Amino acid sequence: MITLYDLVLQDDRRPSPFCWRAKFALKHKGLDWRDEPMGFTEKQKIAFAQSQTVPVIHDGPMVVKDSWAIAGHLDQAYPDKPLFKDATALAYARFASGWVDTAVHVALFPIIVGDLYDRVRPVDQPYFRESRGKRLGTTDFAAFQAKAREKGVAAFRAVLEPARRILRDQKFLAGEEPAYPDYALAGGFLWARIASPLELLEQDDPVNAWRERMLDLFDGVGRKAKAA
Ligand SMILES: N[C@@H](CCC(=O)N[C@@H](CS)C(=O)NCC(=O)O)C(=O)O
Repeated sequence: MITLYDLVLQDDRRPSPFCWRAKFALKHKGLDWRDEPMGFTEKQKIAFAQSQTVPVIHDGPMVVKDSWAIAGHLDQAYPDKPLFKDATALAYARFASGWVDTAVHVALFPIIVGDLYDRVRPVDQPYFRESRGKRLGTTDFAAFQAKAREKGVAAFRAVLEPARRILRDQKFLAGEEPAYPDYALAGGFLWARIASPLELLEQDDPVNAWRERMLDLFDGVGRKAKAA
C-alpha cells in the first residue's frame, strides 16, 4: 500500500495544493493509499526522504518526493490509465503546473494568508509566522491579507484568463476528460477552499463551473475534504 505524507492543519484539514496533485494522480490511476498527516514542525516524519516538503510517498521500496516526480513515478510503476498519454500531454501538464506554481499560487497566497494562518495548528504557528513572515515582510497576516484583497481578488481572477478561455469551450483543461493540468489547477482551488472562506470566483465564470466539476470528481474527494 502506498503511503502519502500530507500536510495537516487544525481539525485534520489538508490544504496542500501539491499534495492534492498527488491525491488526484492516485485517484486518476485508481490506486489506494494510506495518509500520514504531517504538521509544519514534524519534518522528522519525512527525513527518510531527505525532503523538507510534502508530498512524499513511500511505495514499497520506492521513496518519491515532489508532486511532479510522484506523477512520473506513478506512470512508470503503474502504466494503466496514464497521467501523461504522450509527449504532448506531458508537455502541457508541465506547462500548466508551472503556470499554477508561478502565477496562480502567487496571486492566491496574499489573499488567503491570514485565514490560512488562523487554521495552522497552534504548535506550528510560530514556524509559520517566522517562515512566511520573512517572505511577506510582516507577521500581521490579517492586515496583510485585508490590504491584498483590495486589488488581489480581481488580480487573481485576471490570472485565470488562460484557463477561462479554454473552459468556455470544453469541460476540462485537458478536453472531455480531466487530466494533470486540471489536477494542478484544482490543487490551488482546494488549498484556498480548505484554508479560507473567501469566495474567489463569480458565479457565471466558466472557471467556477469547472471548479464544481473538479469538486465532484472521484466521488467528490475534494468536496468531502474539510473546508474552511
Ligand atoms: N515542488 C514541490 C513543492 C512542495 C511544497 O512546497 N509543499 C509545501 C506544502 S504545500 C510544504 O511542504 N511546505 C513545508 C514548509 O513550508 O515547511 C512539489 O511539487 O511537491
